Amino acid sequence: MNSTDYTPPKIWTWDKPNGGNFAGINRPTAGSRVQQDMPVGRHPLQLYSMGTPNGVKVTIMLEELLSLGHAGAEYDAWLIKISDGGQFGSGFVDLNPNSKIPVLMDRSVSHPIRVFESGSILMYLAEKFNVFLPKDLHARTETLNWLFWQMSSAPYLGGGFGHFYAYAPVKIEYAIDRFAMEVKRQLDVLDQHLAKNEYLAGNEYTIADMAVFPWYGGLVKGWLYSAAEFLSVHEYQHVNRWADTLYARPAVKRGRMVNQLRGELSEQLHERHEASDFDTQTQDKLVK
Ligand SMILES: N[C@@H](CCC(=O)N[C@@H](CS)C(=O)NCC(=O)O)C(=O)O
Repeated sequence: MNSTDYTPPKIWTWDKPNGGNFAGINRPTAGSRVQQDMPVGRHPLQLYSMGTPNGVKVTIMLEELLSLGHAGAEYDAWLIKISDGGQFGSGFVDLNPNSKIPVLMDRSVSHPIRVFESGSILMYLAEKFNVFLPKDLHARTETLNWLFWQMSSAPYLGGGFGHFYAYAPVKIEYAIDRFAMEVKRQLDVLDQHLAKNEYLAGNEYTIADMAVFPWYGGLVKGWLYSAAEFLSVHEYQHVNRWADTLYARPAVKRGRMVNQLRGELSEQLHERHEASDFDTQTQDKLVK
């Protein structure tokens, strides 16, 4: 494939995977592809996820809730391997017709509630446990401003920059330039804001921080797309300061390990069913 010799046909049709990462599982249609029931553990909350930035937002929140003593936030975290197509099983699609991790099932209520979209899950948990979403109208609105900012901005970072810089089968200068510019602009938005605020919503740690950290915190920490040098992330000193503050939190460290398939083996807990899994985590316990 050459980026300069393509003329779009009159009508687009899909006939074959295009060679990029994940091309083998991408199709232009929705719905389940195989019959597959979802496992259910013994805890009130069942999470079906993977340790990507969108998945990690939720496990950080659950670990923060547990660290505050909310026993109702006990959860089973089941690993959905998206590169193997686990999101297209019939049981998963029943929980999220959009076939994306993360998905949460709240089985503590008489009619279990499905929650999909990571921002919706964070809001659901914050409202259920009455924490990490301030009551004061100003602070609450500011939290939601940044939460929704993250939901709409990160696709430029992941689907745009990350895809064309790290995953696409060809390096297209135009696409990489366009999305690198936008991601640097987003980092500057955060940097200017965090120069004046300890956390995103002001002086309180909220679900907005939990949503933004795995993406933009991960980027400045060098966890995403091996792009730290390319994007000169050291320039964003206030984002770095904020990311270090968050990563010093034990719940954030634990949340980052759950359903994680990347990085050091000692930082991967493929499934989490008990709090003690973090202590007893060994290579033998990793789900293959
Ligand atoms: N807006 C969604 C995005 C979820 C999403 O894109 N999940 C990715 C992993 S980070 C996924 O499941 N991809 C599988 C696929 O596209 O088939 C959210 O925040 O929950």
